[in-house]
Amino acid sequence: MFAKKLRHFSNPMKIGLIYPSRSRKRTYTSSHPPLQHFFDTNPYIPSFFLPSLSLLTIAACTPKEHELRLIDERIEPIDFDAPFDIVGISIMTEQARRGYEIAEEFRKRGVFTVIGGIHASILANEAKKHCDSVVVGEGESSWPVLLKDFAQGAARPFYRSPEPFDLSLSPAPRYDLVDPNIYPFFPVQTTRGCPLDCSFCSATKIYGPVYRLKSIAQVLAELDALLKISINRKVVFNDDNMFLNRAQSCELFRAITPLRIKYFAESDVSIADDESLLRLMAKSGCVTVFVGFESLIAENLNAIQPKKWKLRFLEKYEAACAKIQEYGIQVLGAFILGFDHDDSAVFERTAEFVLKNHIFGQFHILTPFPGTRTRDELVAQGRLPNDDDNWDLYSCFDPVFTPKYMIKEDLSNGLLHIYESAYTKEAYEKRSRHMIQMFRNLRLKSTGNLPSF
Ligand code: B12
Ligand code: SF4
Repeated sequence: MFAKKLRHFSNPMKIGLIYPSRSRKRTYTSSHPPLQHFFDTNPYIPSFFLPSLSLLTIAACTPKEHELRLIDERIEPIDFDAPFDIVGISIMTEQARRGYEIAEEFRKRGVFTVIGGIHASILANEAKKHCDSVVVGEGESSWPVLLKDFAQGAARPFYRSPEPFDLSLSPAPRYDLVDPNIYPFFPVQTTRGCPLDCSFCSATKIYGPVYRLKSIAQVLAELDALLKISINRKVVFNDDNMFLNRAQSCELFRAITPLRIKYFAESDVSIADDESLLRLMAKSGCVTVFVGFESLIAENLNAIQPKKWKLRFLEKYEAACAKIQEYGIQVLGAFILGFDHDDSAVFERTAEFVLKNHIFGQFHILTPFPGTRTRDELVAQGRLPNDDDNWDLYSCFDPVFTPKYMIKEDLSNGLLHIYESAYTKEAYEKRSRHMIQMFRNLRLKSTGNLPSF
């Protein structure tokens, strides 16, 4: 207690910002040993090892006079005896149990502990049991208030922004705090919010349905800060759905073209209908686009959105992959397995789609994250206990509930089967040859009479 009191008044304060990890591995995590082994050893799976943009953003909202340290547990062990006054911990659901453990360790030593992030925002009372303060929702405005309150010995148990944060006030993330030799990619976020309302998505529970955008000048300033330290100019745009405002997207791509970055972006499939957008994306350095296909089964798509928006595109999925690739942009399709209309044939069907269309795939098991309609429905149907909190299993690579037409083991084995089929040496080489052909065609177009690229 004595130590805690002393630290209340240390000025400047020593602040640790921590990204928890269940294991010190840079790959995905599954409790199914064969799948984990596959993730750890397969050289062909694309992986995105990024510093936490949540914490880089919180760091940027910390008044400059304080001493800050960013700790990414995936790459370094935590020194629980470090002389911090405050530690801030960011948690997604998968990280919750470990995040709570870390908070408790620091609390035992008299350090003031704060938890934020999507899981803590949705289950704030649960998080509060393990720490001193919980920051609910976007932290840009609450964090500086919390620090002030703490310095005066008057920190509150919960902080929450009264309304969605005005993104035009968001400071450039503190990229300077991370070692560019460790991270191959750097994250930038240009928008928040999504109106599409998928039943399994928890992102909108924190950001809301209204699409908010940073200005072009802001994004350029962030890229400028990032490029001061990035070695290979590789950027991941961490937006859930980057292209919902096409006019702004086009303007942004024109503005970033001279920067010569290589980037990865996330979108829904509708971008394939907009060739002028695809052209600008390719010219501005987009190498891969992550597309939320979700499922190849109409009944599943029918069930996930009240407005059936994704269902309308199902018939165009194959043509969409081809169209995006035509512009030299690779597709990484996101698929979810374990919906109510999936049976054990779904794994082969999904693997075939990915191989046939020369795309990469990210395959997740349907996971009932807190706050989602998926979770509410499963609880109402008696298929998931309301208080299920085995958060280590919420990795998207572990079954949490039993799907209608399979047993849990089918899901784990089926997922392994898809990964093993999609990420062989042969599949890798076939994909590469296909993309080389796409680039050749592009060059032909730009030199011949075909519409120019
Ligand atoms: C980019 C991204 C990734 C990237 C990078 C993650 C990273 N290292 O930063 C990659 C591809 C690696 C990834 C992986 C995963 N992801 Co992800 N990811 C995202 C995405 C699209 C953006 C996250 C982001 O950078 N946001 C920008 C920052 C600035 O915003 P923020 O995180 O919301 O932080 C704000 C507040 O939450 C708060 N805050 C956050 N932390 C803290 C801490 C403190 C102390 C304070 C005060 C405040 C605070 O303040 C911040 C500023 O306002 C989100 C969707 C989303 N909209 O959040 C999904 C999302 C977070 N991911 C999700 C999932 C499920 C996963 C995986 C489990 C999936 C998987 N198996 O592949 C893994 C888990 C990886 C892990 N444990 O590290 C889910 C999480 C659901 C949940 N309830 O947990 C989301 C919400 C997607 C969704 N639609 O459901 N992800
Ligand atoms: S499109 Fe993506 S961000 Fe939007 S609601 Fe669906 S899963 Fe969430």
